[in-house]
Amino acid sequence: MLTELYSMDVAQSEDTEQYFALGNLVRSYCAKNWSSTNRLYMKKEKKQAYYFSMEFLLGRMLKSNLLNLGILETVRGGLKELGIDLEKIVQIEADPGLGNGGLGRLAACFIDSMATCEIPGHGNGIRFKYGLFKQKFVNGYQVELPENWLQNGNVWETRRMNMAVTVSFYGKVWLEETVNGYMLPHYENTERVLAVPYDTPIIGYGNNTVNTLRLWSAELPAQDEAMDYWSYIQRRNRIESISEVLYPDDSNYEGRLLRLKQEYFFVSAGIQSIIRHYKKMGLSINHLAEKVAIHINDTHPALCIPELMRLLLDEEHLDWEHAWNITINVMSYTNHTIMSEALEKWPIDMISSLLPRVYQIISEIDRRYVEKMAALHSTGKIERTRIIEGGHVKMAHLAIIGSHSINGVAKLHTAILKEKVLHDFFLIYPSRFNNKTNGITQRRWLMLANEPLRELINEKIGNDWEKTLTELKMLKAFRNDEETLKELAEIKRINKAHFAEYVLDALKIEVDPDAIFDVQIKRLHAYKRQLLNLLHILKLYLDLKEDPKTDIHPRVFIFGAKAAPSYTYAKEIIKLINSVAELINHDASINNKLKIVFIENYGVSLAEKIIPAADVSEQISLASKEASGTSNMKLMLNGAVTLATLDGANVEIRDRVGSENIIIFGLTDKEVYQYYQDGSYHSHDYYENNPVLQRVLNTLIDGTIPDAETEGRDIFNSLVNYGDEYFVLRDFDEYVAAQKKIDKLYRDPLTWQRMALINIAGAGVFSSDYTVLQYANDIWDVAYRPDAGELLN
Ligand code: GL7
Repeated sequence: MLTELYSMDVAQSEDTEQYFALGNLVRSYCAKNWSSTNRLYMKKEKKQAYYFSMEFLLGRMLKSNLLNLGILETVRGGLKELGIDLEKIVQIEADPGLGNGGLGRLAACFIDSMATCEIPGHGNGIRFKYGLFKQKFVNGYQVELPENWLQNGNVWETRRMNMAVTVSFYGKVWLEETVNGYMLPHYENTERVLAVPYDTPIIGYGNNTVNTLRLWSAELPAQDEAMDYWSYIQRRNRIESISEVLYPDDSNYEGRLLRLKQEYFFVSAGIQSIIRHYKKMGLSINHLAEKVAIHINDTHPALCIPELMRLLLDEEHLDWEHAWNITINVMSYTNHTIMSEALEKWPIDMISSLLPRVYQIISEIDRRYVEKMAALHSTGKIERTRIIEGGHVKMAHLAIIGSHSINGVAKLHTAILKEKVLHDFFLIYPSRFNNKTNGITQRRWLMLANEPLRELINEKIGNDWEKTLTELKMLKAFRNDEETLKELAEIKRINKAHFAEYVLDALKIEVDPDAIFDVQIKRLHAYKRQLLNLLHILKLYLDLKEDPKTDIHPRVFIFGAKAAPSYTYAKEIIKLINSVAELINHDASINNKLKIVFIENYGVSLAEKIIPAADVSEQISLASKEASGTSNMKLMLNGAVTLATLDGANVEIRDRVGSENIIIFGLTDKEVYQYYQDGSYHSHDYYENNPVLQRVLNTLIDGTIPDAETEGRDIFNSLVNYGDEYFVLRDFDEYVAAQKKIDKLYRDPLTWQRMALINIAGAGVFSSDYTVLQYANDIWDVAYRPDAGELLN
C-alpha cells in the first residue's frame, strides 16, 4: 500500500504515510462486508433506521476499526516487526470534532452499537469542514481557533457524487390544480444547492456488519457554473458556507439563519436519499413506515416532519391524512435537555422566506392540530402546545406532534419531561412518552482506552463482558479479594503515571500519581457548576494557608471544558479557574498538596487519556438540569468513584452500586422545584450567615486571585447579589462534607479499591448496546442480532 500510495517502502516512510497506508488497507479490508451488508439489507428488504443528528462526535477511528474488525493485535504485532509503533501512528489521525459534547458523542456511540448489535441503522448528518473550535488559553483566557480536521484528507470517507441530491431554498411558491385534481406547488427563483454525500463505514464488533454514516456536503450545482465569474464565486461561497462550520453552541440557542439552513439542508438531503433508496427496492410508498424509521436527535432535525410530508404530498401525490399517518409512524424524537434556551424556535418571517413550501406545510400541520384538539382540550393547553405561536415556529412542538415516540435520556429526565417541562403534551399523548437511558460503548471507553484494565478483567472473569457488558457483575465476587483490589490499584497507578507524563509534557505542570485525581470534564456551563468545584478548591487553599499542616491527602483537580464563544459568563469561569491554578500551582507553601490542571482543548482523544486515570468523577450539576450525562458512565466503567448530585443518570448509577459506593450530596430535583415555587432561595443569606463560605467568596474580590479582577467581581456578584441561579451557595456545605468523605475513604486503599471495583461491576447496564437495542425494539421496530434479545431483559 505504501508503494501504491507514495511509491516508497517502509524505511523511507514517515508516520503520516504509514497512517494513511494502514487506513487505506483497513478500509479496503472492510469494503467487502460493507457492500454485502448493503446487499443483504436490500435483498431481505429489511427495515432501516436512520439516526438524524446535527452532530457525530466520532473521535479517531483507526484503532476502533481495527478492534471491531478483530485485527488490532495482529496489526500491532505486524507493525512492530517492521519497527513501527501503532500508538505513534494513530496520533496522525485528526480527531473529527463534529459535535459539541454529550449529544454528539452519544450519536457516535449509538452508530458503533447499532453495527455491533446488527441493527440496520445508519447515521445521517453534515460533513462540516471545520469541527468544533480548537481551544487555546492565552493568559488564562479561552481563545478559539479553527479546527481544520480535513486538511490532510480523511481516509475513512467515500465521496458519492452519483448519489448527490438537490436541496432548494427561498423563492416563491404557489399551488395549482393538476388535471388529476392534485394541488401541486410551482416554484420560482429558488436557490438550489447540491448535497453531496460522503459515506463512512461503521464497522460492527466481531461480526460482518458494516453500516453507513452519511454526511452531506453543500456544493454549487453544475449548471450554476455558467454564470459570470464574480457571481459564481459569491454564490459558491454562500452555498459552501452551509456545511462549513459546526455551531459551537452547547445548550445556547442562537437564532441564526445559517443554522436553520444547515438543519434543512441535511434533513432534506437525507430524506430524499432514503426515499430514493426505498423506491429502488420497487416497493410502494404506502408501505414506507414498514421499512423506514427516522430518528430526530434533539430538535435540530425536526424539519424531517414537514419535509417528509412535502415529498409524500408533492412528489408522491398522497393525500394529507395518508401522508400524515405515514410520517408519524416513521418519525421518533429524543429530547436531550430541559434548558429552555436550547428549545429552538424560528421567527415566522425567517422560516417562511427561507423555506416557503415547508412553512406552508408546517402551518397546515398546526392548523389541523388546533382543529383536532379543540374538541378534546382546553384552549389554554392548545395555545401552549401548538407549533406556531407568538410569531415563532416551535421545533420541539413540531417534533412531538409529528412523532409516534418521544423519549428522555435518563429516568429522572423523562419523569421531569412528563411532569413538568412537557406536561401538557404528556396529557395529550401519554402513550408516546418513554425513557431510554443513555449509554456508552465499552469498546472505545474501556477495551481501547484502558487496555491494562481490560486484561485484568479478562484474567478474572473471562471476556464475555466484551459482548455482554452486564457480565461485569461477575467482578463482584472479587470484592473482598485483596489481591485483585491491589491489582486494580496498580493499574490505576499506571494510568495516572501515564497521564502525569502527558501533563508534564503538555502543560509543564508536575503532578504526583499518588495524589487523588479528581476529574470534571464536560462543557463549561453554569448549570454544571464547575464553580462549586472551584469554591471548594479555594476553601482547601485557605485552610492550608492558615495551617500548612492541615491533614488532607494531596489532590490534583483536573478540568477539561470548552465554553461557547458567545457565552461570556462561562468564559469568565474558565479565566477564573486558570487564575486560581496560577496561584495555587506556584505557591510553594502549599507543598504540592493541591494542583489544578486545566487541560486545553478537551475532546474525545483527551478524554481517552484522562478517564482511565481518574479517581473521582465530579457530576455536580444542579439536580434536574443535566438530562443524563455520559462522562459519569465512562468514568465509573474505569473505576472512578462518583461524587454527585441526584441528577440525570447519576440516580441510576446510585441504584446500581448502592449508596455506599457513590458519594451523593445536595438538593434534589423536588427541592429545586420547591424553591422555584416558593421563591425562598436567597443566596445572599448564605454569604452573610456562613463565615467559611464568606471567606472563600471574598477571595474573588479581595485581590487574593491574581489577574482576574473583573471575572472575580462578576462571578461574585452572580453568586451573592444576583440570585445564584444554580444554587451553588446552597449546596456548598454539603459538597465540602462530601469531599471530606472522599478524602477519608481514599486513605483506606482497600475500601477505595472495593468501591472502584463495585463501580466497574455495576457499569454494565450503561452499555450503549442495550440502549440501541431498546430503541430498536421499542421505538424503531427494526431487527437486531438474534442472540441480543436476552440483553433486553
Ligand atoms: C445533552 C445533555 O446536556 C446531557 O446531559 C446528555 O447526556 C446528552 C446526551 O443525551 O445530551 N443535551 C444537550 O443539548 N447536550 C448534551 O450533551 C449538548
